[in-house]
Amino acid sequence: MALKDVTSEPLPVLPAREDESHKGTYGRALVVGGSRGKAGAAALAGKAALRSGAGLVTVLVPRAIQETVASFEPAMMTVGLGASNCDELLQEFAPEIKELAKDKNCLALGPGLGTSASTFRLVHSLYHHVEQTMVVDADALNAMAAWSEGLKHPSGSRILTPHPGEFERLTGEPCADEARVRAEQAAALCRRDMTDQTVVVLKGHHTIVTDGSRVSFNQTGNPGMATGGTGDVLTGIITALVAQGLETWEAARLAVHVHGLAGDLAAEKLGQVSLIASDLLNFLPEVFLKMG
Ligand code: NPW
Ligand code: AMP
Ligand code: MG
Repeated sequence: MALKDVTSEPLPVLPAREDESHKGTYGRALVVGGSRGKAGAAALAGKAALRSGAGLVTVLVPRAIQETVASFEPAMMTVGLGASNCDELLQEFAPEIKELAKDKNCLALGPGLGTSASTFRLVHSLYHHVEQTMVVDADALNAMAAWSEGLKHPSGSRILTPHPGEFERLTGEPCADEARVRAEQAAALCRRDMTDQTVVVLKGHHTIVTDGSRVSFNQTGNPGMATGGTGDVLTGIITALVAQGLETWEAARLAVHVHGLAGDLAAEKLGQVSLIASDLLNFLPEVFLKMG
């Protein structure tokens, strides 16, 4: 099937906020991630989700880093699992996480999660048993790379957000240099789970968004964004847009645009050299203001 290039088609928009609305109207997001040394990844995703309009954001992390994550942002709720010295989210926590996922509109899985075997089994369990739409990033993608049976039959819609290194781990093939070929590779990854409802966001300069039949090449962003944590911010933005009711394809396409534009505004004010991931959070309000 030929991929339809829709790059020049209008971007989706977030519905206007109604007077008669409340925080529940704008969705509940759950970020699952973090480990000792990578508390920031989970916090960046959570704060990005708040700055992108999600009504309620909870960040679920190992107990050992809960206070650290909570201290980054008072508007963000946190849940800590495990003993106070437990610094990874392990397979044994799957039932609690599934319970917490029940009333959420979207989950993000992976930022800073860690790479132990037990964490990998946790990802397997959540990917196959959580029905909510899930943004799968970072160490959750690394976990999936180890599955012998492949990515078949997730229990809900999935948005996979690999950078080229993660893409290669996941598929076993390096990303092609040529954009069109790269888009075909990303589309092939979409189709691997046999559901017709997976979206792939293959990150880089001109990030590719595809649902297996359509492709869009993002036109915002700059090399100042080549710095740790910017991908974690993108995960939070996508999660928030899904939580607010956008379809997965629309949410992914709008989020990569918003994320890149925040990077462009940040680079204009601060320069590409000094730009860091948390700057993107500070420029998100300007992006959403500009978009009306
Ligand atoms: P090389 O050798 O550099 O050329 P990893 P990660 C390769 C968390 N973080 N873009 C690259 O090749 C994340 O959420 C926490 C990027 C290298 O071999 C994850 O959970 C932070 N990489 C975890 O850390 C801030 C490319 O891929 C490998 C590439 C690990 O995530 C940082 C790097 O990828 C981070 O977000 C490309 N275009 N092309 C925090 N503050 O808490 C090739 N590669 O090993 O998955 O490492 O992305 O840092
Ligand atoms: P990650 O590697 O997961 O932290 O994601 C990095 C983020 O920064 C992705 O959204 C990339 O698209 C973006 N990014 C990195 N390098 C560039 C670049 N040279 N031009 C535009 N965006 C970039
Ligand atoms: Mg990343």
